[in-house]
Amino acid sequence: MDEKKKENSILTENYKNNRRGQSSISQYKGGFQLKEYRSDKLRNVGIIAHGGAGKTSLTESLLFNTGAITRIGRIADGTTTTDFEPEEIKRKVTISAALAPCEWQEHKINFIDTPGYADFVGELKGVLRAVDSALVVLCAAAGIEVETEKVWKYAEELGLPRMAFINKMDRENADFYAVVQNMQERFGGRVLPIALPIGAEDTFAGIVDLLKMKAIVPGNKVGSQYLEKDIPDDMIEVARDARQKLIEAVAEADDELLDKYLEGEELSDGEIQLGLSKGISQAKIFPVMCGSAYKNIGIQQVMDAVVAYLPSPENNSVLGIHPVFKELIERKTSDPFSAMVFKTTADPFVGRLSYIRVFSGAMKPDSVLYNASKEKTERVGNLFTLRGKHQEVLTKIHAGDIAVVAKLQETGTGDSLCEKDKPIVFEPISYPKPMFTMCIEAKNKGDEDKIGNALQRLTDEDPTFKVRKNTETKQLLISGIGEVHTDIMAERMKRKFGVDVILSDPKVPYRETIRGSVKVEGKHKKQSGGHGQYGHVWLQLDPLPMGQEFEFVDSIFGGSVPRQYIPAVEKGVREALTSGILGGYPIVDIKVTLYDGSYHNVDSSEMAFKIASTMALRKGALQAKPALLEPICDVQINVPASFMGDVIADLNGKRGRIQGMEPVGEGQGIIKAQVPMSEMFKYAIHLRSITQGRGCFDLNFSHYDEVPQRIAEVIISANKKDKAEEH
Ligand SMILES: Nc1nc2c(ncn2[C@@H]2O[C@H](COP(=O)(O)OP(=O)(O)OP(=O)(O)O)[C@@H](O)[C@H]2O)c(=O)[nH]1
Ligand SMILES: [Mg+2]
Repeated sequence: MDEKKKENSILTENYKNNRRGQSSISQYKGGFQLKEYRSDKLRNVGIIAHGGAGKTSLTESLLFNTGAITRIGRIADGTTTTDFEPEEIKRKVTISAALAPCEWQEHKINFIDTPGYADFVGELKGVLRAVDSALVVLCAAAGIEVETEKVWKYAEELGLPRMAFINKMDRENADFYAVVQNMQERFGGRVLPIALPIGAEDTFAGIVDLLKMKAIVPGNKVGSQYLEKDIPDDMIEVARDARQKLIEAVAEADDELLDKYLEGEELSDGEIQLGLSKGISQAKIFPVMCGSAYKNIGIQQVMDAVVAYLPSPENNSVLGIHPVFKELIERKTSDPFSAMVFKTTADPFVGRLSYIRVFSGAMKPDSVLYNASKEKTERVGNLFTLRGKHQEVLTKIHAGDIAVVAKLQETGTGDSLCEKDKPIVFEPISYPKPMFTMCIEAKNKGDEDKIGNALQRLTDEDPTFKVRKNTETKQLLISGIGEVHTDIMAERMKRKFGVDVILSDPKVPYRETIRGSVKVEGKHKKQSGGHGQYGHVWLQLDPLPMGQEFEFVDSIFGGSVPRQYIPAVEKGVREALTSGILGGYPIVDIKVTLYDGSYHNVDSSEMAFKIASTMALRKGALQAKPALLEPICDVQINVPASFMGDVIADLNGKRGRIQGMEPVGEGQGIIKAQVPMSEMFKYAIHLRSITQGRGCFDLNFSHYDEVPQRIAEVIISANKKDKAEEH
């Protein structure tokens, strides 16, 4: 099949699927087509923020003003390009990161709209590894919010250049200057406006561009060109002051410019631009712009600034490891092909879609790649990009660009791709551990098999989503970052894979043990005509130290229980241990000694001894001071110092034992505690509400411990009630 036909056949396939309303991607039908772009003509910009700051709306405006789309979609109408998933439209929040490529001044800008809600931080983490800079959006009324600080920090950790856009200037209580001041206090003095708002709230009319020293206001019609006008008289002074501060900072970014500046010479516009882009690229200056995504004001300056000041990937170099020799390798754009998968989606029809950031070399359709992380060869068919859900085929992409490919067999998110004889593995993406756990079951009998497959595909998509089976409670458990996350996974299972599921609280894997020693008899005797049954044992039950599980001792002398029946005795005991007498939980930390018994020449059998032993054990366990055990977790909580008191009080209420506290970093503290697992399933939500989202925690199973009597009684009676209802 020649190239064109192949492209067409994939497109037609996708288009057909889309008509059926099943596939999540569709053929590109916009008016403008992307071309081939060299590395220096590329920009990869992650749009990041606290939830609801206006990232998706800003992305929409940017796409519109660059001509990539012809109408501005609205969040309220569910018509934006990048919030296209049904779960996103329903909730009016972004859940998945989405590509939004467009062209401006002959440059291709790959904007990536990310979710702001904390549950979907995994998406953001992947994106930050694929971009060269970040556009941080803030709400002009709310200012710095919890996730603003977090996303700023994530970008900082990766050394990403950042620009800020103070959005919603048209909103009530919009206060540009207050937000800037707040940012300077939190993020340092190098946060500097390159634009000032003209008016605010209802009267917000445009911006003053501090580089052009012009007012930029929208044209008369929505979507018409922006107009350049003179700065309003009452703003000339503030604009001059702000420009002066900017120039000072710019001069400091470059020695030559600094000399010139200190000698009292004026810097030319070209020099200011040069210094500014240098300062921004080195993450030393963070320019601030403003506008309204909703009213489409101040957007063009963002596009101009992205092209003028944000770095292209051209001079990038990335470090990786040789998978065999383990030596450090540096890859520049001109080096052999290397790339990383930063996101994967599972489309029920097209299959797996892998989002790839190319670090070095070029990538062509119909090629063979090597996955150095998995040591597997992969075939690539078409290369395309997505704008929201619309796909556009690409013929070749250069180092620094982003592409999507379908149907890679072995490759998952975070994997490194390269040439087989020039292998390199990049550092994996760091994801938070999922801490919120729910039990998942199929709503309809017979769907159990489908669940497994659907969950497998969903874990493929989302590295912060995990599935495991608890062998003790026999429950299938899913874990995510928070409740919304697991709810959305359940919705996706239905939409993408047609499986209806129910989520419920997981059962705690309680256990039982004994605290005393007893001697107990078990006799199973039936002699009602014909071949009877006869088994008779004497067992001694003793508690074992914690964690020793089970020990069986045969101390029969003189053959009171014949040799051949002893394995059956042990089997009977083991069977009885699987379901204890308090709540049917496994009995552990117990030593069972078989020390006496009797047999019948004709009627004794393995079965009879097994039954007798089970009976003996159950009876004995009741007499040997049975106790309920619960799993205890080691918890480590990282919170701002001001929340430590509240967090500790809450842990005390959860029967937690505080083991220590220590300060870490500025104003942060770590609390170490041991807390029963039963209290921790929903801790992700509790901690978020106690600390306004500023805390995080890690949790690991530590050991089993006895449940206090009063609580044990409640658990046992609730368990009995549940069992009665089940029958
Ligand atoms: N008044 C006003 N409202 C805006 C503006 N930009 C966005 N909004 C509204 O703010 C709400 C949130 O906007 P989104 O674009 O979804 O924000 P987001 O940052 O993408 O949110 P998440 O993806 O959920 O993190 C929507 O109702 C928008 O219509 C703006 O400039 N002015
Ligand atoms: Mg959004």
